[in-house]
Amino acid sequence: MSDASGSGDDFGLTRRTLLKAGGAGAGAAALGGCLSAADAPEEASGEATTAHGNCWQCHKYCGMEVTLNGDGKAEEVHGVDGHPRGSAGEGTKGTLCPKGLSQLEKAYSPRRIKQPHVRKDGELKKVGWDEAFEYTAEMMESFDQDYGANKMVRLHGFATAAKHEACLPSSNPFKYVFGNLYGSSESVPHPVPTCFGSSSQTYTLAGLGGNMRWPDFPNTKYLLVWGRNPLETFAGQWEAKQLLEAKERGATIVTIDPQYTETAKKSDKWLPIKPRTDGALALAMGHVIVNEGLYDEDFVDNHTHGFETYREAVADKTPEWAAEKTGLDAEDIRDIAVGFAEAAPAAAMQSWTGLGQSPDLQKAAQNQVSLLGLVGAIDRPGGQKLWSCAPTKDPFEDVEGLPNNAEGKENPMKEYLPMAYSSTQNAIPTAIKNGDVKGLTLYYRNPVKDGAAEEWLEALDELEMFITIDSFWSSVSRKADVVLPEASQLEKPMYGHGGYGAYNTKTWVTGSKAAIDPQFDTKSGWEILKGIAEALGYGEYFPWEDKEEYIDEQLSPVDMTLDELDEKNYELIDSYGYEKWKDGGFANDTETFWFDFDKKFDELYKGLSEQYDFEFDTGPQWVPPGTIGDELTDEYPLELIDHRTVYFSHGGDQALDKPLEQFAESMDKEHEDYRGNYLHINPKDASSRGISDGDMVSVEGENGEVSLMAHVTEGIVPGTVSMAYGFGAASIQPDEEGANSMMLNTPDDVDPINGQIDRHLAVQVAPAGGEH
Ligand SMILES: Nc1nc2c(c(=O)[nH]1)N[C@H]1C(S)=C(S)[C@@H](COP(=O)(O)OP(=O)(O)OC[C@H]3O[C@@H](n4cnc5c(=O)[nH]c(N)nc54)[C@H](O)[C@@H]3O)O[C@H]1N2
Ligand SMILES: Nc1nc2c(c(=O)[nH]1)N[C@H]1C(S)=C(S)[C@@H](COP(=O)(O)OP(=O)(O)OC[C@H]3O[C@@H](n4cnc5c(=O)[nH]c(N)nc54)[C@H](O)[C@@H]3O)O[C@H]1N2
Ligand code: SF4
Ligand SMILES: [Mo]
Repeated sequence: MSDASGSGDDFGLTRRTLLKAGGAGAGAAALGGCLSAADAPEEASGEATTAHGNCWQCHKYCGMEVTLNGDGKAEEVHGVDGHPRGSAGEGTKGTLCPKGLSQLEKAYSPRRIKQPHVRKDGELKKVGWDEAFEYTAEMMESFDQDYGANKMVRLHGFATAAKHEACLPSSNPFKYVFGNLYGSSESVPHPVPTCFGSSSQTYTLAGLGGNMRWPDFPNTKYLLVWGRNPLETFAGQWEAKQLLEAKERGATIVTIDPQYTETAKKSDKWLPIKPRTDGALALAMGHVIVNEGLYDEDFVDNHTHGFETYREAVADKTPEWAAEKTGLDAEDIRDIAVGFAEAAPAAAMQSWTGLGQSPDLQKAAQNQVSLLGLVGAIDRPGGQKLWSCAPTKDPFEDVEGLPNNAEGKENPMKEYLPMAYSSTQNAIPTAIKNGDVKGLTLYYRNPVKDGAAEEWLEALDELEMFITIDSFWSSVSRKADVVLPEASQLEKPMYGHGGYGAYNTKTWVTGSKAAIDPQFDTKSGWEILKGIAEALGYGEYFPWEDKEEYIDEQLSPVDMTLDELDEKNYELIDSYGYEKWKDGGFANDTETFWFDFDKKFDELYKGLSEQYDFEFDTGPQWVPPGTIGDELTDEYPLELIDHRTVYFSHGGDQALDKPLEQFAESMDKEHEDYRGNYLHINPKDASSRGISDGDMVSVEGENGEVSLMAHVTEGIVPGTVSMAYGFGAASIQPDEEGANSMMLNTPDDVDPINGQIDRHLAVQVAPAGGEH
């Protein structure tokens, strides 16, 4: 670590502003950063310089080197070598993915929301920030008087810090401003109920939690990529790189997925499983491992709970039994069971949303995670890793007299909660319709693409107060009363503190100062929240001058400042080892891995059994598709799922031309006058319906119909169709082109225990009338 010398602080000029502005421009840039690149003269007047940044396109902080021209305009972005998220580790090259590269377009995009807007006489009108903050505060105050602040629901992307979430941001100003200060009681966090609630619940109860996503790559010998596509959905560049390195080193990679994903293409084996039948596969693998005595007796005897229940559950689940349910080969099932167990403890899994977005998969995820306990591949070299984070501080914790005005307030969603969790997103539209929720604040979030889309669109019109902090226009932001435009990550200081990443035994921090000034008339989210707090009269509880000062406080436990951290962009902090579970490192708050949830979910499963006329156990169990979720019928015989691509982060960048173009090219359809998403459909299902590649098709479910372009491919199992999400109605795609599959999902399509939105829907597909 270096000290802050050379930072030029004496004159209020930081090293960055001096570097950035160069010679004559320095004064202008230092004076509050008024000279934004957008209104800079066309010809660069100074020398090119570089700055650091942290990519936030998919919220993983990959390190960036930003090349600025003489006017401070960002012209190129590159990776940072050795970066914990952007490289494979020490001495390796740092890179950025297509989303990361597209942030140059994002920063200067004419589709950005360029200045604050507030609703006057029914119309959104451009205003300055002072007026926007005042208007927002007055609206919030009168809402509080009329209905009570707790009638407002707040939704924020990526801001919870649960133990099983492996070190998400340590501090959440959004929660403090709208919760503690304003007094709204409800927020709907990640990962339950929009991301992978059905499996997150079981992974956490068993003891792994979010750690099911990232193995100890450098040492692994056998990897089951199970309902995940990490070569496109990598959580940072490090992950794809270490996965490919493991393969080169000779590790066996098996992908279990109804789609022939980019990861499946690079795997030793692809098991094209029928969706929602993973529970059968996992039980049969357990059957083989137990019968052949391949499990870790010492781990099972000394560090687990409920093994007898498990043994009984798998006793009759032969590979042949599972083959019939899953559409897989019994021999393949036997092979991967033996391969996995023999490689253990250097055997691991990568799983995320594939088993996380259907109530029928909740038990499948329990059966799946049980395999790790069975072979003892938990936090041992090459197994499933329990990650550690560098120490960090939540600056709000030291704010004197910080009130909690949300305390004791009634949760407006209390009538709509799932059985075991304190929130559910799909019920919000109903709560709005019933008058139980009257206000909504969104920050970097679009709930309309997540579920119950039609109901959401109607409900948004009925709100008494709707605030959004966003960067692009959409039919969602256009419905808001206040639209506060956020600056993108190149335009603001960033800070992250670790967990999973390229360094499997080292904690780290990463951070950067703003590379360019906020474009147009935008502000960082942090500044927007400070502005709202001040306008509400709570400025004293937001005492930091700027975000850099705030980050300095977050960094104080590792004895660094942002100035210092910015020099290299990241720093390794402490070392740690394996077998953290010996000290209670499990996510279930015990020192034991749980096969059986008998002590926690007895009553719940009893209630569920009555509701669904199915005998739910607390132990591992086979739950057939359609038990809680949609059943396939003659009318709706196809199962609709969805997926991500490497070009988009959720619904966050479909407003940008380059990713839309690259996506069309990847589908070999750039020549078409169409920039929506594509329905992946097997040739068998397509030809029996008279559908050819490139045709427009309609997808109909019980609740409606959407249309998009067909992509006919052997890369999806017959009987299943899938599309990338983030398109169509309510998306930021400039023409709302493509389909929003969640128009087919209703408020009731959720996991009854945790509220996770069900994204396995029964549909029919037909040619859409007319050519596109
Ligand atoms: N159909 C379907 N829906 C899903 C999923 C799925 O698998 N299928 N997965 C779910 C999962 S796993 C998750 S984690 C959630 C994530 O979902 P969200 O947390 O909602 O994230 P995004 O979709 O990226 O948010 C999109 C919004 O962010 C805005 N935005 C873009 N850039 C910025 C910026 O710099 N600042 C601000 N303030 N706003 C910006 C966009 O304009 C848009 O309005 O989605 C869930 N939704
Ligand atoms: N490029 C990109 N990367 C991202 C994101 C992004 O939006 N874009 N989002 C980030 C976030 S928040 C998340 S939650 C993760 C999600 O990461 P992933 O879970 O890897 O997301 P998907 O690409 O949707 O992959 C899920 C896979 O599950 C398969 N699947 C669906 N149903 C079943 C089933 O019943 N059984 C099995 N075995 N497989 C099934 C699908 O075919 C798909 O290939 O990605 C993260 N990384
Ligand atoms: S993986 Fe790509 S989009 Fe995500 S943070 Fe890294 S460079 Fe950015
Ligand atoms: Mo997610």
